[in-house]
Amino acid sequence: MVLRFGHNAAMPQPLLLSTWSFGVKANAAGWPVLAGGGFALDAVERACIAVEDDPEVDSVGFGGLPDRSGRVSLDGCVMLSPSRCGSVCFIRRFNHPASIARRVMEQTPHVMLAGEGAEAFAMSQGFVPEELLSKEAAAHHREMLAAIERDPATAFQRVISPANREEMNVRRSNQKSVARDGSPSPRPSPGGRGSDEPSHDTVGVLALDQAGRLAGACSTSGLAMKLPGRVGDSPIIGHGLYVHPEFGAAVATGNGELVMGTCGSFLAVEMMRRGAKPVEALRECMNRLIESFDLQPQHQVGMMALTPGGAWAHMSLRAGYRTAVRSEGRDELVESAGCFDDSLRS
Ligand code: SD4
Repeated sequence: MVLRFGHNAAMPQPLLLSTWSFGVKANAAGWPVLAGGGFALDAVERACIAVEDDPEVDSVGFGGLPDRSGRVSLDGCVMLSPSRCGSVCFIRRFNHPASIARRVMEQTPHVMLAGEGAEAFAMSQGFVPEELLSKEAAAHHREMLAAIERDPATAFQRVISPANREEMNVRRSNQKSVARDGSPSPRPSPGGRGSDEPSHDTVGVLALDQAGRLAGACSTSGLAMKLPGRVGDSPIIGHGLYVHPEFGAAVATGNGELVMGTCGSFLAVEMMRRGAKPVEALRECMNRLIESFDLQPQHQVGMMALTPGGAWAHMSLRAGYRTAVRSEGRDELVESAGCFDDSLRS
């Protein structure tokens, strides 16, 4: 059976959700598409491009932190439905993996292209090759190599999701704020290299447009200091992203190896298909992670889920993950509670 877009009887208000603090910038780029009655897929693609093009963001597109060999490799995907999805991974010369993934979906019978083949395809589609390694990212790589040389036992500890810097900063700022004025949840501001709150991680975007169509996209440079050739969850359909037009969409960010062990995004949408609300679906995903892995302090996974009716939720293993939310009259960054932190307390 070929699934068609679900059009809701009562048309929902358009909504755009993007991961992390740079999601505010992503939403600013994608929102005009939705506000103008445009296609959810155009909105999520534009949102990704805005972050990919930002050299301050050290985990997506140009400026992303390189692998252990010193080369940046990018992964990305887009999805509308089980029969409409596209993905690329191990892209080392093109800055817009989500856009190339969209062309894979639209122009080929395939779902996923990797490495040289994906780059040759990008070239054939008119994408222009460019250097992805920024001076700052190269300097970071030299520092990491020196640190590993000093202490080889830490080689794999350094393959850490940059998410943790964001979450540590949020925790610190929460602590300060609680001590200063009793407020438990300060409103964080978008980060960037050089600011108090660096920007991080995969940009995952979910959109619901005025016609009731859902779309999702992911774009990432993956984990810093990963082994060359390593690919995480972000470009893998069902892991970093899954969209079903009738039942909902989900996206994951954080340590891809954890998400890949539990088919995180597919699981969330499958739970919604079986009647779970977004918050219940994500709780199940978090529980699977907690029961499946010996979670370490550096591990983090954040997820968002959205239904075709516009209900949404987000959740993370640890405090510090944020979702940027944009809808008519709303433009804010919302912090999620940490499930694993909760489970440790209870
Ligand atoms: C990965 N999930 O490559 C991506 C990157 C990310 O925190 O989201 N990092 O594993």
